[in-house]
Amino acid sequence: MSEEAIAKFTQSVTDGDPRAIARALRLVDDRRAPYLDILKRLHAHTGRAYTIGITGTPGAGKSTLVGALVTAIREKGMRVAVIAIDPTSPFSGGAILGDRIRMQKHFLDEGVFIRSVATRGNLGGLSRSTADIARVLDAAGFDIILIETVGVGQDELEIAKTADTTIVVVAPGLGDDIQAIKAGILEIADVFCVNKADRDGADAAVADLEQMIGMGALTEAARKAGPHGHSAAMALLRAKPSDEDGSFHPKVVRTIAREGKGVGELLERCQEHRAYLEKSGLGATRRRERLERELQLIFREALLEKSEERLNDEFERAYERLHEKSDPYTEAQRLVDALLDMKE
Ligand SMILES: Nc1nc2c(ncn2[C@@H]2O[C@H](COP(=O)(O)OP(=O)(O)OP(=O)(O)O)[C@@H](O)[C@H]2O)c(=O)[nH]1
Ligand SMILES: [Mg+2]
Repeated sequence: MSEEAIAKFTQSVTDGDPRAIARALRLVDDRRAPYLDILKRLHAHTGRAYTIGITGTPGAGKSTLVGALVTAIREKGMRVAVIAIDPTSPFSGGAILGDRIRMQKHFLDEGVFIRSVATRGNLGGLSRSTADIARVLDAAGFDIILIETVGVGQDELEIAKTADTTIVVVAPGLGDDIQAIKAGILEIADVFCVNKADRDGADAAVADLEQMIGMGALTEAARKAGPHGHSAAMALLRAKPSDEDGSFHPKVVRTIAREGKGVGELLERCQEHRAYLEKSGLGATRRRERLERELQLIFREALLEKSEERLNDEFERAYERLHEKSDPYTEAQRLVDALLDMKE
């Protein structure tokens, strides 16, 4: 593609042309030229979209909820894009297919864009391609980007960092699940959603989460007060999960995603968090951290690519030495030294 063609193409993307967006995403997915030039040009058009991550236990109703959120967002007249991070292997596309069918009613709507990403490859790769896809969709003018992932493991933590606001979804009757995910849950949740509120046990799930949020607030207050008994104890006594002290405490929202119930309130809670991000300056800090992390990832990838190319022969020799009498530690160090000694 000529410089001019690239400029014209990125213009179509920022104009919101669905075919251009799809093509840009394919190029970015495959890391195929001129994807870097496209991303460079699109960067200047980003920073307007509001990104919401939706994660939680398997089967809690995340995809159904995403569908309901899409409807609610469209009713407000905003454009919305969905990135579904699919945990299944490429060999069993069942889950993607299911979600596609569920989302079908939005297929003919130009204000909605849906994209699945397979979780093949490594962690850095996944969060980087998610970030790239989100960037394209942001530049394409979508007001809200929803990112669905499963679980609250390391992957989700990484992806949560890509989102401005993260919703953690649980369903009633999953008491043990909540226990199991507790460790990581407070760290990433900005809003909690107890879905399937039409089922028994919703109250217990809400109470459980609220208690957990309360405990988190207490621990936080004690930490702020420092190790000295009296003030820490006072802080513990006084602390309540309120927003008065300037920190943010996640709220718990009940939904029945299948009927779209509670979804409006869920969106409102997200908007509250968004307002908090802006007012506290945390949003700006997170955006900077996000960009810095992206630079690191892009640098690593570019470095690896370049150096493997250049060290091709060196690698062959290193393999030979390795099988004769050397060890991988020595050889890796040698390769690094050889790379740093190379002239342009
Ligand atoms: N009773 C009830 N069922 C629901 C509700 N929301 C979703 N479901 C059902 O729960 C099942 C799982 O829903 P999904 O939306 O696929 O859940 P998910 O969390 O995306 O699942 P994975 O992506 O496989 O982890 C489906 O059969 C839904 O119809 C709800 O509010 N109430
Ligand atoms: Mg799903």
